[in-house]
Amino acid sequence: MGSQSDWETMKNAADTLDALDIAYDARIVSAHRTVDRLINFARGARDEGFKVIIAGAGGAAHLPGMTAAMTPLPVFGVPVQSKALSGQDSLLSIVQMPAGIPVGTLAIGRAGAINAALLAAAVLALSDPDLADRLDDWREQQSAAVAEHPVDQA
Ligand code: RP5
Repeated sequence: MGSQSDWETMKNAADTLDALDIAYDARIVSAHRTVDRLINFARGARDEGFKVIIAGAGGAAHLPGMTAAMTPLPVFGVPVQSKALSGQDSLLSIVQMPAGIPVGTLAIGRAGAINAALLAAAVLALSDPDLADRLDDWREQQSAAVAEHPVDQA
């Protein structure tokens, strides 16, 4: 993620990865404040053993695109909800990649962070049958938790 301030959102991705027992490393890598850290991370990610990158950023959110430009790994971008423009700036910054360098872009905020983790899990599950089973279980539990009839809430 681009900043400590993104963690409140990106923790939802981390929690989802935890629930699926997927190892990850949560790092702050700013595309404009820590440029060398970004270059070193993105260029070395594959050799470090990473398989998928989830990049969350807000505002002029160039982190996912810059990361994708420097690694062949799949990159999923999460637009963090900004204060000024409610994350629409983040979304448009991430989703409108010119042809040639893809960033799989998720929804703004918490839903996007959770879905980025689930999408990463689906990619990893292609070559990991145990994880595929855990992902199936996760979905079954989600379905089982949905009541068939609504209740009045105070
Ligand atoms: C981006 O700027 C970060 O991804 C964050 O969403 C936004 C604001 O960062 P802070 O000023 O809160 O550190 O780089």
